[in-house]
Amino acid sequence: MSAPLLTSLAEPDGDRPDALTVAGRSCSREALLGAAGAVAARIAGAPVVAVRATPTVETVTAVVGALLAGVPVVPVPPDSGPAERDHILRDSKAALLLTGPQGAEDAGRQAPAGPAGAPGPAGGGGPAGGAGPAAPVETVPVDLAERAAWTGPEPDPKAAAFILYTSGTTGAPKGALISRRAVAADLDALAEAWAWTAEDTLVHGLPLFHVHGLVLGVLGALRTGSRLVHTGRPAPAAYAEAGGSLYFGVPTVWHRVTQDPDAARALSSARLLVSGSAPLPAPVFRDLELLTGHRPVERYGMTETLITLSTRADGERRPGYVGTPLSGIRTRVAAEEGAEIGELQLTGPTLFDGYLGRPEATTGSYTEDGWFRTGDIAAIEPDGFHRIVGRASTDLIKSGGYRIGAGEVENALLDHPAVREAAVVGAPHEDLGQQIVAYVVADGVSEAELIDFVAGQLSVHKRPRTVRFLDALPRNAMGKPQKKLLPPA
Ligand code: MCA
Ligand code: AMP
Repeated sequence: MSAPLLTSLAEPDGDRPDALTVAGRSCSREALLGAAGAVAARIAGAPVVAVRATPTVETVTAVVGALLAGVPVVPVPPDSGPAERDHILRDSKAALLLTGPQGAEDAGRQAPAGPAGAPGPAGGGGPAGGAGPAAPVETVPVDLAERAAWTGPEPDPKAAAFILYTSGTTGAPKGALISRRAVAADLDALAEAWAWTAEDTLVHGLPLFHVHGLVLGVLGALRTGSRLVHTGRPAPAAYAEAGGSLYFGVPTVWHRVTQDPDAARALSSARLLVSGSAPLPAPVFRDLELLTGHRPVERYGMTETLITLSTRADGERRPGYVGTPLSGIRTRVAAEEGAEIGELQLTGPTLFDGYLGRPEATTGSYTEDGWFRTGDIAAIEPDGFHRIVGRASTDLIKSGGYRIGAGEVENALLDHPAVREAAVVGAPHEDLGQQIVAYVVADGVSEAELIDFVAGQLSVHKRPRTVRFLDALPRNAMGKPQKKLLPPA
């Protein structure tokens, strides 16, 4: 039989009543295992299960239950609007949606009711894949008081642990298939790089529907055996109060920590501060060092590859650099003759198993000789340190650490009856890294209405922060919009 993915649950030695705390509610590993066992018993045999990924103990229980039963998990952002949510449920063919205590009350909003609940015509915010009408989705509330001993075998390490929906440059998000063995390989490599052990208390407040908050931030704790304090939101004061040894944040969170010097100083008792999901600006690195005494560890990854590069607990941490490959990862930079920078390409045991139902997109993400094309432009120094210089496509935006496809936001805007044309870009932003700016040709609609419209159709973080109204989009002779010719945001 294969080794368990969530090692610390199989050997709950030294259990404590607050092994897991999420947004102020705590439980022991034993309680988590019991409640997750009850979830596993209810969903065993399902091909896939969606989880409404609120920052709650119920979400962790739902995910652990599905992993025990070997049912792949599709996390659904809790604030996603109908266009995004219906696409995720339809594309993944999830027929069950595990939810927290408010599940019943949300069921009408969360579960598409069938063809009548389907989003508008293709080309709008709806699915790019042309999948048929939505099937009914059964909402299954997670009850922490329910307990069952799960005795099923450890699932095949090659099986999918997650289907994570992630944005491309155009169209609706694609489901990246992440295997159990990829998760295990990544967490073990990170534990080694960061000297992450059961002695640690991990603190973060990141969303539970992406690799950072869910795979590293929850499964990492359950594999290494470290205590986990999830602060609900990644607020500096909550980080300060949690008294952890290991902290995770996206650069926006670390920027906010440096703007709150009291909170920052409280982190000086930690062992390691880790930044990832977007470039950590050098001034934030330096302010963190000044205020906390720690040079942050920076690591790099993608949904499709998990985390692949990092500086180390026992190594140099250099502003602007994401360190060296994790154990088992090989990298190369595909640079033009004589150039030092080029596309970063990778191989290794943490890579995904393709995009669900999109073989062409999967093939297109690899080179002919089998290396994964990250789409990030990088340089490798002679000492092996990697520097991420930017992205090959400007149509993938990173805002607050979230990856957002310009095309998905443009399609959502075009679904508004008043919008005739739309072009979306990422503009530099001190706090968010990039902010989403929309340029539209539209009549009789306000900026606030369009922002709320996108927030209502997609996830709130995909809303434009600014909308500029134009008479026409700049286009080339072929009629293609020329984003480089748009006026400054
Ligand atoms: C504002 N709000 C609205 C609207 N405007 N709600 C509805 N309609 C509107 N028009 C509300 C929001 O719901 C929210 O409410 C509140 O305003 C604040 O929202 P927002 O302004 O969007 O938040 P923010 O302060 O800008 O968020 C910054 C953040 C967030 C907290 C840093 O961006 C974040 O959590 N980022 C983490 C992203 C991440 O984990 N990425 C990992 C993927 P309320 O406050 O009530 O909720 S990358 C990955 O996984 C790879 C592998 C890697 O490398 O890690
Ligand atoms: P996602 O798939 O949402 O996890 O986003 C992955 C992308 O985030 C990568 O392709 C990079 O563009 C970006 N990214 C993640 N970590 C870093 C980092 N430390 N520095 C620069 N970019 C990063």
